[in-house]
Amino acid sequence: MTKKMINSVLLVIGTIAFLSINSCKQQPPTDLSKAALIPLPVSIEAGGGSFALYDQTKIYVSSESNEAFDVGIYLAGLLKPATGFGFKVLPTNAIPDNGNIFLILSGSQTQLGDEGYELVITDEIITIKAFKPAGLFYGVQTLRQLLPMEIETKSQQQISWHVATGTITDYPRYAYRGSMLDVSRHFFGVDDIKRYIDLLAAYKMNVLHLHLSDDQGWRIEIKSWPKLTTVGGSTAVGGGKGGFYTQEQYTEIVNYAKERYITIVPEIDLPGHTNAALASYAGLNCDNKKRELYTGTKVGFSTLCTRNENTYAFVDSVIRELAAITPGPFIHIGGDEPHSTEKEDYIYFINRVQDIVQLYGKQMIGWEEIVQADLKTNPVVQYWANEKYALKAIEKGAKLIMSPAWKIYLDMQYDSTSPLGLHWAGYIEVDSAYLWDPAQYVDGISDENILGVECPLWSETLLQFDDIEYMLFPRMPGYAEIGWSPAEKRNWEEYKVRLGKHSAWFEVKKINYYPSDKINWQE
Ligand code: IFG
Repeated sequence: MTKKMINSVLLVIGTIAFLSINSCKQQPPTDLSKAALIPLPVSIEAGGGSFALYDQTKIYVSSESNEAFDVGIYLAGLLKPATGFGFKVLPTNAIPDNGNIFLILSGSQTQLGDEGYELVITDEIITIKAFKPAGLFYGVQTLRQLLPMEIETKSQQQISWHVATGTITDYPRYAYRGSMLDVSRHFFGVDDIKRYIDLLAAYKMNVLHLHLSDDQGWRIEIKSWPKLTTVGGSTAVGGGKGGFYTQEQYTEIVNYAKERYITIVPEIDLPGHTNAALASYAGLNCDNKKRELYTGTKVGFSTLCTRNENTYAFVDSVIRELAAITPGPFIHIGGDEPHSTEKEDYIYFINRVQDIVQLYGKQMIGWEEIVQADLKTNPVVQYWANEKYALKAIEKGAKLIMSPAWKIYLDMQYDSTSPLGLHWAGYIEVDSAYLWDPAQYVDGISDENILGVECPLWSETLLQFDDIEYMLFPRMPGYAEIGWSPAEKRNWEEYKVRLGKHSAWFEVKKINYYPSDKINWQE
């Protein structure tokens, strides 16, 4: 064999090796039931084949509704950076050619409800069918998780973009699937809130409750009471820089959330947790003396002056201005830990506040303590610590948001070594965060009493967005599954394998997650 012949044989062997390595790495997925989807869909039927997006793939939308078309544009925005493909979005009344994506809004799909969808992938076309645009949006989130994780990168990747074929029919268990972020103890700016919204939307969560006021900071501009932010918003826990949202910035957050089918629920915590307001205006205090700004972490020491008419002029202005910039149906008025308010004064106050919220066309939400008042305006009660209050709420015909601190308070440490968080309600590792069901948690409370679930993240110990991500991940995806998936389909042993595969998504999104040793994280 001449040297030349040996070289050409080596070249052929090398090429075959290269192609086989690449092809096995790029083996297109063909078993849809093996996809690591979170939240777990209602039903998955594998088709056994695979479909590939390619540079000519277009997104067709069959509906006059701009909202449906906007979901097409949102999908294109998700897919373009990593693929480098054009993904033209086009209206259509006909079935598109092969190789395309087809979004169909259909008034006949009522069985899918307001947020359900049917995702059908054949080796010719991807179709997402829904009754309402939100369903199209959630079908897109599922499609996103079926693609290679590299789809989340912002730079073009030279890989093939296959998804397995099959049919997914899906819809949520609860209508209210939320998270709360406390922006009062420590303030987080608009860009942080937008990232929080993106992370929630990817797991089909549909509510962000912003805890906008507390003892340490007032975080939303109220034009008729400017000192609430110029004074009350000027600091934070630990005495650091405070901050607040102008009404324009709040509107920017609301609009960003709306495009991702997330409702903003603003909370103004009353009559307790009000030191920031009491430090801004002397007239809100019964002794007419302004309080000092507070930068500690105690709770229960503050109260508005509940028998003073000026207090109700204040509440009226705040609720009026907030309702005017809040398109969602709810205003949360807090009501928690009124340890410095006499019980009859608290009841009197809550009764008057709920009339004000109704006056401005919103439905009131309050922490569980509000059940002591007359719930005549059909408020929603958020259960967090005392099941007696939760049972009283359903006795009074109110719906519950389930936020039992022992299971779902995201500011609880994972374990005694966690560098962030508190542990007054115990430690919450990723397994115990998943191993419970809202309809089984309190005797006497079943799904008919429950509007949904919400994972609150209090920020006494959180300084930056990395800290938020550390507490959110990996527990929040599990809460999203509790809020969305059928209870009877949930199983920790099966879920933890799916969750382990999401570390690739966390990594590519550069999420600062806690690598719990309860999970076998995929490399
Ligand atoms: N309870 C207080 C919060 C916060 C929390 C921290 C509620 C409803 C303890 N109220 O939870 O302000 O301090 O875990």
